[in-house]
Amino acid sequence: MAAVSPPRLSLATLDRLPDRCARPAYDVASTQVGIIHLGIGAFHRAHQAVAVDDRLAAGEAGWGICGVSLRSPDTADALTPQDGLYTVATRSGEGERLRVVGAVRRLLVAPREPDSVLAALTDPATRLVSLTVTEKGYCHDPATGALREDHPDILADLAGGQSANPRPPRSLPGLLVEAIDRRRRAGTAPFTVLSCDNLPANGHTVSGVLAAYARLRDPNLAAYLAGEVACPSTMVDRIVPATTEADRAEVSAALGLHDAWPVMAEPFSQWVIEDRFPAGRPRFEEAGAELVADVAPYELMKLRLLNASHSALAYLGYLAGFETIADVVAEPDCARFAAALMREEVQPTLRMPAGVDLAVYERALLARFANPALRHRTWQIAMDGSQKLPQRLLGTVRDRLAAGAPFPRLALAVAAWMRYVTGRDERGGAIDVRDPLSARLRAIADEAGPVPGRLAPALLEVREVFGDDLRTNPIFIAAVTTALEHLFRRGARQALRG
Ligand code: CS2
Repeated sequence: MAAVSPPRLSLATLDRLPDRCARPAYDVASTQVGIIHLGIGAFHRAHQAVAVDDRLAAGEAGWGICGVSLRSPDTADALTPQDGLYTVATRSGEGERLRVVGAVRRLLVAPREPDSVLAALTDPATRLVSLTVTEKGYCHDPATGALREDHPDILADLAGGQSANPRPPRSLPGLLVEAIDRRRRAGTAPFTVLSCDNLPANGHTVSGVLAAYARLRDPNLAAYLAGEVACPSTMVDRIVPATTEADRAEVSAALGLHDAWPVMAEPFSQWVIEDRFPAGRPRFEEAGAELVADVAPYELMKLRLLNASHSALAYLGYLAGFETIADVVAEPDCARFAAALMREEVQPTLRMPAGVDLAVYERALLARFANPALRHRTWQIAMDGSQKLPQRLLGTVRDRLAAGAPFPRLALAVAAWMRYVTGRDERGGAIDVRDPLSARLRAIADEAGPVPGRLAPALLEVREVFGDDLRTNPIFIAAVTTALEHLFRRGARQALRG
């Protein structure tokens, strides 16, 4: 007999959820949208949307989320039939907790319904526009943070705006600047732009690309933007691996209802927000967020400790044949490598406010990486390295160079990225390298061949990653070349042993 599939999770079936699953403690159907979130992926749904859900439950109505996908329709197509509801499965060695979140009230797909997206962005009820569009969504040069005026989407948006039949923008800067301009013309106060991406000074970065784009359109608009639009910075943190088919099946079985796209998360969650919201905000501090005057030290701490060791373990771990981060740090010598990277090479570059104990933070990170229930794949973290390396590894390298201090583990991590982007693993197998620069990186690697003394200097020429300083710094070149030689001679597993 064919298995009967369970009914779909939706407002109509909410009351069928088992007792063990938490659910929205407010009237979801009547919740109004006040936040537009651009880039509605798993991370947003497991992080900011949960805080919003808490505030909606506390009675702060009017802050529901309209989630927009800038590219793929997958999330909207999965969640719209279930009234925006989805499950957050919090997993650790101690078991699993399930919670259905109701904060996402509407879903849109920018390429499919650009006018609805612009209408939502220009609605006076929209007071906050938050973003998780990943590093490459900013259309900026990762090494300098400046808008890439030659980016194909930027060129297309500028041309599209000026043509006789204006085309709706498709880049993040194009879309936001168009919406801000329309609001200005309509006499509607601007929204606050809240970047929740893993970039240093993410508020400053987004305001920089918006200002640069606006200048290309109209100097008055650029001046308005500089004076009126707040872009506070944030540090966001929660490990949220991509949902697998097995996760979908397990969560749906536990619910007794089919959830087409639940999200998996670790128990830990942190959100540090610069408190600068002229258009108002939910009381995020009552949902666990830390509202501070200066986010910069927290951002650096998280990028340079968590994300840097994540990337180092991802490249080295992948090359050594490990599938997940938990598998890597289950090896004592790999865990020791990460601990030493953090303590000896990164920690001396950080200056934290009183009350933050970095040794405690680093120990907690190792415990989080070891979470046996998450299955966070090294391949997933290895994606988009050209966009991630600058803020995760290379800022620290610059500080170490300035201090005349050594950085062998950071150099090894950079070398592992170099070996990874050749597209060939240690056994000669193909690596599926996902990166906006993958074709170029591969061509450079093919031309240089598997010869560290040629490969390292050739890849260091990629200015978007290494800037003009590092690619010509003899100490850096020597450190990375030596590390790459070790990697080719001994293999990643041995290199991790130190
Ligand atoms: C990871 C991050 O995929 C990656 O590059 O390093 O997504 C990481 O899990 C989050 O930043 C944790 O907050």
